[in-house]
Amino acid sequence: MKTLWQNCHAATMAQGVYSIIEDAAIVTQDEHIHWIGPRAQLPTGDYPAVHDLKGAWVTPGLIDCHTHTVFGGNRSGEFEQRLQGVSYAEIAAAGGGIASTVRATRAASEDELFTSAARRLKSLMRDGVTTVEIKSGYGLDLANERKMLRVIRRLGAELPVSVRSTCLAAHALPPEYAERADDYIEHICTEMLPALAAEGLVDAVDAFCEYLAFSPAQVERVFVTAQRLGLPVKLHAEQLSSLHGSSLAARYQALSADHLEFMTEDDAKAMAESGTVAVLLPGAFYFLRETQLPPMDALRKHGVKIAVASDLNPGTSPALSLRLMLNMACTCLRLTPEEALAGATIHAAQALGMAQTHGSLEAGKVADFVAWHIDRPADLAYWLGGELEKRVVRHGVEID
Ligand code: DI6
Ligand code: FE
Repeated sequence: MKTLWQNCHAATMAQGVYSIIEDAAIVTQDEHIHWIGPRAQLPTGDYPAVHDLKGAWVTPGLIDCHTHTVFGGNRSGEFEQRLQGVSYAEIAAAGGGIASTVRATRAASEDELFTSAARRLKSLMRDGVTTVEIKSGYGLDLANERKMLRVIRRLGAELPVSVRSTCLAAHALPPEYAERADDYIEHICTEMLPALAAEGLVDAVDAFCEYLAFSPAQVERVFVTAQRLGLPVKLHAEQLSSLHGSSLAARYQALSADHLEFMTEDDAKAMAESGTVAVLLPGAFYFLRETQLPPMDALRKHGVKIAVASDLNPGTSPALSLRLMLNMACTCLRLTPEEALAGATIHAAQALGMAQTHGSLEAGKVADFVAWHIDRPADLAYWLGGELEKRVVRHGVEID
């Protein structure tokens, strides 16, 4: 059935720019966009359902392409301790930090993880998010990574949002493998990834390349395994130091390299050549009070596509609003509002390997869009959180 949506303006985000259509009309057929253009050029025909969008601005549904939404417990207690003067090292020595989230995640049941993650995911969805990527990485053994990935799949099945699952078993060293990082990587490559992939739980494979996590050589072994399993790769790279993980990611045609504060111009060139998206995570930049900016000029000069995501996680970015991240991308990282919006739509889709079907308003793509009651598209990066009046359409159907 065809449905007409009209009395609106559209920022289609085709080619990564606003590509504005004033007084637009959108025709959806089932779950796809059948036609979009100026209302004056609307093909004549029978439209059994017509929606008056009352002058709203329509954008693609927002896409949060890097989150760790599923985890047990939270670390607001550590946040409080740190602000009372306890150092990060002292907290870690007392078993805090990422290790505490691993313990809480292992202790939680699938239902408990689902309930807490669904609450956070609904918060992201209140910002018009229609697609989200969620990583494992707090289980760090086969049973607990499987548990997280099953919760991720269940979130996509039970909530009106498209969910991509990423296996981040190479996130941190589990306590069972203390001082034996190479053995853990071997376990990931020979046991965990093959089993989880065979169960259909994995859409992509990620790793944390950092001096306090895994070396480029260890990451490369994970990438080789992913490639053998036919899975695309992504990488947490250059967040705290420059190990050229982003160049390594580019060599493996990674969908994205994420964080990137310490990347070099050569890394940017390599990413541009391989079409690897630069995912910027302003929430972590802000929460860690980072001062090293990702090299925006080099990224722009070499034409690297830039995405913006929440990195929603309990340790470094407890961010429940993607629109707030758009603002922070502008205020902290100096993106323009147009770049920021491209970063949460078409470039985020590319970072998930979904740009053929998602991320812009174009005929043939999936009909995921938001009709915002705002004055101009820049409003999406301007307001600091809060809730904007809007209507959200996913797969051609309005959701509330
Ligand atoms: N980079 C980060 O900042 C987080 N993970 C990652 O790969 C930290 C996650 C945590 O502290 O729980
Ligand atoms: Fe992350």
